[in-house]
Amino acid sequence: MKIEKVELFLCRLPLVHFFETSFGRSYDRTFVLVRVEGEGHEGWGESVAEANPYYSSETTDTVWHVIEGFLAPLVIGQTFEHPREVFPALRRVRGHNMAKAGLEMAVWDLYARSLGRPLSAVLGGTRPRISSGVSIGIQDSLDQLLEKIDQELSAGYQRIKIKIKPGWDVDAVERVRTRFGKIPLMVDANAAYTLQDQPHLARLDPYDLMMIEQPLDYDDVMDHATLQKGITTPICLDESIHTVRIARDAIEAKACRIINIKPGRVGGHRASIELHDLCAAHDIPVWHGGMLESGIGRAHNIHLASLPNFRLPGDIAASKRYYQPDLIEPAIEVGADGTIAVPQGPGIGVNIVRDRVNQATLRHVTL
Ligand code: NPG
Repeated sequence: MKIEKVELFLCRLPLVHFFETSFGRSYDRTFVLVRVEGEGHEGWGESVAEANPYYSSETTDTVWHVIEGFLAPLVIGQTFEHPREVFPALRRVRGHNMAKAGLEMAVWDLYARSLGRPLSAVLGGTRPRISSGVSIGIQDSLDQLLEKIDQELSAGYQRIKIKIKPGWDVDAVERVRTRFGKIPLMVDANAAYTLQDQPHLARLDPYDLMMIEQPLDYDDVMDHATLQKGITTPICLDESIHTVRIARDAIEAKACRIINIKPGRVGGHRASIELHDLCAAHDIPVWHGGMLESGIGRAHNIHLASLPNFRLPGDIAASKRYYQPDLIEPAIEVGADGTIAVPQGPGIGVNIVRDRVNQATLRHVTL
């Protein structure tokens, strides 16, 4: 499969509801879409970098710069037998996994479309439907948080994740447990604590949480290992797991009992499959994270989450929670049982509505 053309679109879409984490509040989402062409087919990818460097050091500007200047020249005019060859071909560029993932995932879509097969089949997926959970940001009040959870449980979602930060943690969990009882519940700190907070974080232990996600710093593995020894709530790592090698170290150090896989964070589908297999070999369950993707990134995530070790519900929810309308047709929907069907058409299996992409586009380049 020869890659003939790469296009980049810098897009911005308003969010249906604001989303607040320990980094701050967002009302819209800016992201880079990647379109590749080769041998009469197209493929689409979405880079999960944000306009700011708060979750990750990459931003939409660095993604643009790195794909345009360094990654696209490594693939344009090249022939790949299989998309698993793309990530190694980008090795000369260090880091920049979100840029690499946007491009690499577009090539997986192109390849699956060229075979006329759903992406999940090419990735090794085994499930026809995936389990869906929701991530609920920090709200203006605990009453509003409870109201949101009530809505999401009624919509059928299989687990609730709430964002926490110092001042919005134990009390929030206490209120949620009191109101909703033993629902599948987890918390995500986005690195808002330090090891000094261990006694405070141990106060979450009696609440039987599924896990606490990324309590400590984004590049820290060893402090998580120390913390995990001192608390009973399982730690799940997100930001810390940039590469399969770091995951191996974290598992070895017992820094986590669960891992969140986001293809954007690790460099795309190939690295995600390796990470998935590594975790399976160590009996570490994984789940699929979310980064407020448009339907294009969301569809990729659904296909990847159909692999067998995605044993826990992920942060992949219905399009209408994020964007109305989404960039794709049909929009991603969640059934009353809290599952999402893996699209069965070729590639990511959803139609990209070009008018909506064009409307959302702030900048475009063809390479
Ligand atoms: O439903 O897509 C979603 C959001 C899930 O909480 C979620 N994502 O820390 O994982 C995270 C958080 C996030 C969103 C991080 C956007 C960075 C950007």
